[in-house]
Amino acid sequence: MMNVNDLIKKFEKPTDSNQLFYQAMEEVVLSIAPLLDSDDRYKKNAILERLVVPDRVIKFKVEWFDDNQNIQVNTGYRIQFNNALGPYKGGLRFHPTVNEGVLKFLAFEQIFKNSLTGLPIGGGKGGSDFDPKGKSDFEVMKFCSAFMTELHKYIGPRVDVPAGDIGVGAREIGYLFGEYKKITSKYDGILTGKPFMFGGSLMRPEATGYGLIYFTETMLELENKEPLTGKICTVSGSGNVALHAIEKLYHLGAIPVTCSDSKGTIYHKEGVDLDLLKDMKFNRRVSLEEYLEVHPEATYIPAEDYPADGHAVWDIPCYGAFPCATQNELTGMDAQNLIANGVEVVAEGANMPCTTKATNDFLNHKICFGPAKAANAGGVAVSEFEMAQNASMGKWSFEKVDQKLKTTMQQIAKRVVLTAKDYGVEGNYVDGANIAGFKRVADAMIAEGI
Ligand code: NDP
Ligand code: 2IT
Repeated sequence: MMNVNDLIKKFEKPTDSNQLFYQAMEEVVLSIAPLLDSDDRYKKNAILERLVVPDRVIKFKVEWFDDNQNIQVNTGYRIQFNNALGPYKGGLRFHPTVNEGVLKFLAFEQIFKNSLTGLPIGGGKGGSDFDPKGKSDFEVMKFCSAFMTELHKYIGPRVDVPAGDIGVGAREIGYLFGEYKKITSKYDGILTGKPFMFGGSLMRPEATGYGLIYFTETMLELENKEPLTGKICTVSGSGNVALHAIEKLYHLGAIPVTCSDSKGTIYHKEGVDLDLLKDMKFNRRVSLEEYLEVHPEATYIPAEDYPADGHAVWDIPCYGAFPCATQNELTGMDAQNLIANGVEVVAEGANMPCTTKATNDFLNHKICFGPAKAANAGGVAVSEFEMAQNASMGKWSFEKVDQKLKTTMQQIAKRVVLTAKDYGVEGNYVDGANIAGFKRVADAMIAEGI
């Protein structure tokens, strides 16, 4: 049976596109060493070797007409990684950087995140290298229809249920759902994050950002640290996760002073203008630079004006830092800046936004650190609530979903803390999340046989 180091060696030469998967896999494998040492069932059943290989990788061609009647060709993917705990579940990402390696890392992370929620959902992820930026509404619709022409063969309410991620929000989910219905004539809950009027759950748009802050509040309480109320916070990104994290920070009386997009960062000392940001990003889809037209007193820092291995958003003193844009967006240099400026808590809204170096720096400096697979699990948890509502043809109130989300995030934080303690890594939320997430999936795999 392979040991941890042999397994890592097996993947020693990660190719460019596999680099992210390797990073995610190495972290999990190193974290779970104490669990493997304490219970030989996992080695006997070759759980690790089996868990690092997806059940299936679906790759397909997507052809569509743009507004000039030119034919465009993209690649679509769905990675069904592991369904030991329930139907494959995870988002779709539409971004030019999407390739099989990116989705493999995201689907792998999703297995453990979904396990941590305690809900019956397996792990998957999909998407395309299609770039929705600068496309007309009609082009986005044409692309989504073409994408679903192929994807519909592989999904189902008890098979695989995709949702949103970068570049995929309610608009895209609506078009995808419409096409599925047209092809199959079925009004099935095959996607989550649907608009409320046709089966979406209340609070799904808010869920990841709100859940991130609920998780952070619980983590601070468990670590006997001061709550976020009245504290300066920095947030990166300005999409679904970032703006709803900012909203919840305001609800708690915190002061979120930043947000960012791929082109630059806004720093607004008095607190960012959330209504303006929502209009700019959710309705008009414009660059953050325009923020200065309404708030000339704020500062805009173009991405290219900052050293290449760091980011302006992490160079601003804060109590709490919340990376909510994309993977590896917070580097070792950024971590050093945050630590030097006195950060007390970092929680990941995006998937794997901190590099391995940054994560280790936070852990070594005893910064309260909430890893993505625990901290951002609120989105997929409410997706599962949407599946439950669809299955029973029911609708839950905003208050009910919010309460269940809050309880889920509190339970995840407590489970992570207890697990870390049980396996001798007290206070380490990275190891605690990896061990707790892994254990539930592994036990199910053993019980289900091969
Ligand atoms: P959105 O598409 O709504 O927003 C993405 C934000 O991140 C935008 O501000 C975007 O800027 C920025 N961004 C994306 N790629 C890059 C890049 N390469 N460099 C710099 N900035 C970038 O996506 P979400 O808010 O849904 O997702 C954000 C993160 O949260 C992702 O890591 C996603 O996997 C994760 N996540 C999302 C969940 C959800 O429910 N939506 C659930 C759990 C995690 P620009 O517009 O300029 O590209
Ligand atoms: O990364 C994630 O958890 C998501 N993009 C949400 C997945 C989902 O199925 O709601």
